[in-house]
Amino acid sequence: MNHNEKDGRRSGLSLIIKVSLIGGGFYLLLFGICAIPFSVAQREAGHARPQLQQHQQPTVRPAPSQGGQVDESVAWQNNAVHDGFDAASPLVPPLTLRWSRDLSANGVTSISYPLIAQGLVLVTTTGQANTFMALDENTGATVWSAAINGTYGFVNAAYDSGKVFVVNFDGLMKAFDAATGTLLWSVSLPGQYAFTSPPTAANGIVYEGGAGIGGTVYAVNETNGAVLWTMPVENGDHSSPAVVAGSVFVSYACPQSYAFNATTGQQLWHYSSCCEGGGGATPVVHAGQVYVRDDLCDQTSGLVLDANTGTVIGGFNSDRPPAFVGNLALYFQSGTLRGVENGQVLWSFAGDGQLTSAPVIVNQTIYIGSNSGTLFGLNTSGQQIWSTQVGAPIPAPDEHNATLTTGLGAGDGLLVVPAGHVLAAYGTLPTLTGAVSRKTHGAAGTFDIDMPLTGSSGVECRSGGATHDYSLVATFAGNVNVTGMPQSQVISGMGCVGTGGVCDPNGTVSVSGNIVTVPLTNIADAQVINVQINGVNGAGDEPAVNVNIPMGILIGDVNGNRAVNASDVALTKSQVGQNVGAGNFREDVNANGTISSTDVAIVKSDVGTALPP
Ligand SMILES: [Ca+2]
Ligand SMILES: [Ca+2]
Repeated sequence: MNHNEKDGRRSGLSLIIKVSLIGGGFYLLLFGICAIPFSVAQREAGHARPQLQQHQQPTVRPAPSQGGQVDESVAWQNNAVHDGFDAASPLVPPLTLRWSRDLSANGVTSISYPLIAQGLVLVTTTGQANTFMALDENTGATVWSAAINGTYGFVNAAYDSGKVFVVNFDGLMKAFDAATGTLLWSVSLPGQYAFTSPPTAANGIVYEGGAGIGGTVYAVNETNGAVLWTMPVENGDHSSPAVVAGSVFVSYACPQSYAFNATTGQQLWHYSSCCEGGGGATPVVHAGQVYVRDDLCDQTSGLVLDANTGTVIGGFNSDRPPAFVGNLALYFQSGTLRGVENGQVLWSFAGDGQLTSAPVIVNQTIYIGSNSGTLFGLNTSGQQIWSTQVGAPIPAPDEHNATLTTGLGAGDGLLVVPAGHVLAAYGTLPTLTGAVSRKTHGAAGTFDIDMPLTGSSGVECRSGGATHDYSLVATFAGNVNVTGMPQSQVISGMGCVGTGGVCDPNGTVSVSGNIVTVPLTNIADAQVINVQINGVNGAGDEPAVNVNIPMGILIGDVNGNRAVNASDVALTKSQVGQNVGAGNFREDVNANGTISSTDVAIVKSDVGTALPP
């Protein structure tokens, strides 16, 4: 069932601020027009509630700091502080599509923000079928799935330490073993009946907000589902708790914002605004400050609060949770992303005019999606450095209605993008980081000659024996497979892949982790060849690339200046009888482990040869 069709009641939450004169003072009451009955009920009940707790003195504790430095996505906006920043990712654009799942055949219309950890991408879906799915991050294949039950048929999810936690609208929280999908426990959160808040899990505790009669923040033991503490709040909708440095921060409409001791639930502060009511937006904690939105009482749509005291420091305008990289704040308002530092707007980016998603920062690149289906990558100066078409509109996160929350996520070297019924994962192609020509010099050891990938080629000055054999060793940034046929080939120059004078039509290489070794034979002297490794990828189902490695061969050019002359003869003579080591192995031209008159004779015989510049 489509929840929007079956429930027009919460199709949009229009807010009216009404001024009432009660007891000689002005109070702003919030009412939702066309909002769901629970919101009305909670507001009516909330209005009748006793006074809020007095502000409590904050306890001294470490200043909140940035989220974890693990390349994982564990909550909405990637981490438990919701700052959208994955500093631990190695990703650098251009990104390449690793896999894409079109779930429309399964009746899926919306896909949540991804959790990415331990080789899995975990998402919840809604549409005709409502499912919590764990996908293989290398292939996108479903590893396990669980049906979603409950009112409106959606859940939001969080990850911590091998477990995933989901909460449905009715407050049924479940924990699954992330690897297997085994249900570990479930608990009905008591006292409320409307749960729209994406949970946050950290340090053994799952945090969740619930609404209904007023609002409640819950802390649940990740191990057994026991409710550790609850605290009353105004009013518990939508906003995902932010957790850092022993504190949990929540913020609801107006805003009504709170900090609690994460372990005990003790209220540390409460910022009370001019109104209260249904709704709320996820707070972001960055550099000791809490960024809260849904401000209906000030000139800006957001406030910056001191994380230790709840004191107002300033304001900001952002329709989405702000994201942060270092001192740069990313605010998204009215379709434009702005980079702000020290209150100054440094740049703005409107993309194709249809930007929608909350921004995330992966490594040092900002990603934001568009309703056109375009995913943009920007540098921290706001310049577009990459874009791709995901294949379906990238939706805005819905922080107002009873539905799943969507957004981008980064982890395990991937950027995962939910776009309507499409889930796409982007990574980088295998990167060749270097290559060497390797020979073993008898008992003296193995020595490498660098083969630069750009600029002038390296110069292999050692002879290849009777069949002119060499060994080219390529190093990649990560583990690779070589899937091409032939696996490798000499695409220019005289020689072939093979050994002992026998060319191998399959171009067989040996692969060990991130190292690929290409055996070469019949390699003529005094030339630069080009060796190509075909079909290199990070996993069997990923896009592959061919890589090319230039290799210069000039036997006897012991000083590597691309010509063999008297200088090379003199240099070799000077090393005769010396132990072969890293400083003189080039003079062991026949690579037998000693430098002798034989090597001098080889160099002499090659005088007059040269490589092209
Ligand atoms: Ca030379
Ligand atoms: Ca020698």
